[in-house]
Amino acid sequence: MLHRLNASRSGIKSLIIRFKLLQLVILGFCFAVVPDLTAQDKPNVLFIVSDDLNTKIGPYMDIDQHTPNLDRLAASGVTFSRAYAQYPVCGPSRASFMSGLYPETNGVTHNRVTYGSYKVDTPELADHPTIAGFFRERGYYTARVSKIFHMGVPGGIERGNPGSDEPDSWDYTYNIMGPETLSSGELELLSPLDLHYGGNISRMILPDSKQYTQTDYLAASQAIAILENRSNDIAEGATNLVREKPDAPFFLAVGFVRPHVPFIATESNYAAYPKEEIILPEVIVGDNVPEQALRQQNQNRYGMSEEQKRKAIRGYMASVRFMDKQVGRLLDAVERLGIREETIIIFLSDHGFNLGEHDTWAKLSLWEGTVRAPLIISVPGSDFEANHGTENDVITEFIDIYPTLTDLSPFPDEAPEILQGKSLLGYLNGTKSHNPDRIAYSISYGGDDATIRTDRWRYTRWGNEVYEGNEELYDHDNDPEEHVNLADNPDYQDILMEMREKMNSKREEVRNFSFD
Ligand SMILES: [Ca+2]
Repeated sequence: MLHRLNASRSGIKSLIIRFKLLQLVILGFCFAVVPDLTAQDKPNVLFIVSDDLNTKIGPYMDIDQHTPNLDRLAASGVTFSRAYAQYPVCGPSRASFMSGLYPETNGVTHNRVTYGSYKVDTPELADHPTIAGFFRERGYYTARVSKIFHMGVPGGIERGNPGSDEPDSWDYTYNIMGPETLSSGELELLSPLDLHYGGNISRMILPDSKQYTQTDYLAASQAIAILENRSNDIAEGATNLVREKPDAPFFLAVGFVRPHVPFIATESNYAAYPKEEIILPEVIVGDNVPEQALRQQNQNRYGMSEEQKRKAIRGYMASVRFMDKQVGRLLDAVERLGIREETIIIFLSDHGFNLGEHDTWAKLSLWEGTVRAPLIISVPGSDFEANHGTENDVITEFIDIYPTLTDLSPFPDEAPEILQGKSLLGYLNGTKSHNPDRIAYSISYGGDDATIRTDRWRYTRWGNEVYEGNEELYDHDNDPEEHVNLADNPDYQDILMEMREKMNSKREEVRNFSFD
């Protein structure tokens, strides 16, 4: 009896051992597919993208209380003062930084709406994840609110269209049906020569009581609901009770559409900038600027009077202030929910925006005002705190964001090999000093028109080949406003040759890139 019991016990024991082994195999399999993402060292990512925001803001200029919330973010991160978009237009710039690839490599060299983005334009990249997709594939919960890839603003976003979104990136998406020009105020057209819906310069001043109707206010509210959901701090009776991937950290991308035209903001944001105090940039155009560079000139494109220019700048500034407040609401929520210490926050704009420099307006140009844009990266933790509140002037490209985030992720060795940017991790934790050899490459008007920014020089060429009068060369040590084109100056021919060579080799690299 005892023997039989023992035999039976030993049978049960062996069954239990076999079951445990099976469990281990299953668990092992699970671990291989979905990593354990509950540990503290798996930070959340809050990725905030503004639209058409130039660097005339607090962290870049000494403008008191202009963007108090971006100032606050900058105080807990590194502000990259010379960060460049790869294309000064929404669609291609966004597809570029989300894929970590230059526009000529990923095929998005246009501003058309293509649902699926570069994965559709370049089928060889169908399996290449966006930066959000990279985190999603490794178990993160990923969500997008409003415009991250290209969306028509206005003209698209009012309908809640997903635009050129790349759907594999996200567990959850939310398109804001922003009222834009349908907002209940009076729209004033400021650019009599440009009536294009989405391109014309116009403004609207709304009562403060209407702020809740606005695209960016609604986007921040939705993003806060997601932050609450991920932090298990859900209001009683709320509808965001279901929590997918309950233990996973998050990658939350939030797009704000201001200060993109139309300049719609509430009156308290306008009140900060009395019209008579608006300073118009002096209209300075160099003698030998190629005519292709001047397509965005006021008299060619917009036809604004001085009064209309003042109103445009005031509307832009008010829109910046309104957007900054929405950034503040996100920062408040992250702090209130107690997740600041485990959340990396990135803020950027898709590209800059001229407000009269070189007599040009808006985007597309290839001067500093359009290709340079804000980039602030805030990483909590003792490795990074020493550099919080600092500015770094190393030349950076927006395609550097992807490898920076993979380096900061729990999976630094898994970054896709085809990424074309370089990680900024060393500039965030202070292990790297200035590197004068970095360059930024940006294109416009489809790709043949391009510019290279080095530590000291900007070289721009309008067209694939060099011909008489299609080049620009600026010395940023002596001419930071880019007013003196040195391309024809005999004293600078060596530099010109060097810059041509740099551009040619960059073009060769990005246009003939091998995906293998
Ligand atoms: Ca834009």
